[in-house]
Amino acid sequence: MTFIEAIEAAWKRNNSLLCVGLDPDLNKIPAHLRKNDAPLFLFSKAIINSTADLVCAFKPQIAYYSASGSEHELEMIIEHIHENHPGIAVILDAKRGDIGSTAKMYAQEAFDRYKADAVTVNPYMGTDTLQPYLDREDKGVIILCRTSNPGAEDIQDLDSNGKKLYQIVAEKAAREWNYNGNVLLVVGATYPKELKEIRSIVGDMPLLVPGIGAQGGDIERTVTNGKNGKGTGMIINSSRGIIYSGKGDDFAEAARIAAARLRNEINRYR
Ligand code: OMP
Repeated sequence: MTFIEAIEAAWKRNNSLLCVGLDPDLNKIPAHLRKNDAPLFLFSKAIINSTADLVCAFKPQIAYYSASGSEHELEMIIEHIHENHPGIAVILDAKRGDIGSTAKMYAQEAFDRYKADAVTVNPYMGTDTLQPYLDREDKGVIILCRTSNPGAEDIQDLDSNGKKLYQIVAEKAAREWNYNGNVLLVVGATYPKELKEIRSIVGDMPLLVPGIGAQGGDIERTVTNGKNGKGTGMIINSSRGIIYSGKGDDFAEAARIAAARLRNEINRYR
């Protein structure tokens, strides 16, 4: 099964466009877990087990593991998802981008070392730098298009012959880079106008949409503007808004309640 087939199946099976972002910060996880040898793994595992039937994907952000030399815990987390929750795809958020020979190693890292089903990549360096990912037909290649952060406009909105840079990225993604049908775009929920515009450029292509929850994206406008003709087409991510819902021993149950609430609210507007 390809990444996109797995996502489509999970949208249906779990009736969910929600992706829980696994961004565990050692300073924010419950104190009792910090004493353990693998605190990030234990925290993430508990969140995963309590939310897996409510999501279409999990998205670990690599820096939250590598910053403290905890890559092994990231490997354990991804292995845990594949073994215990088959059919729920893992998006490795690494935002890679480098010359082709180095990109080949990054693709190997994401897909063969970590065994991620998809990876986020930066298109700034051009087509040849995306190719090592695009050639992996069964994997998802999630290309930054119009990001959720306040400074997204600094570069992504620059004019090039009457078009904005992010519009060109969306066009290239739909027409040039998607030769294996494995391309998705990142579009921030904090920019619903741009989301609508990008949806009209790329047809039914799935979009990864972060920015709900801690970054304040509006759920109704996000879903209304970003859904495709089938009422799907989006992997809507929330990280801090879910994983830090509870502070004590009940953190995983609190995450489940928050995830269920968000999934249901998203579904109201589909
Ligand atoms: P929360 O703001 O806590 O929900 O986290 C958002 C997650 O999505 C973080 O892991 C970010 O690195 C990631 N993200 C964005 O916030 N904005 C983007 O434009 C793109 C991403 C991403 O590629 O996932």
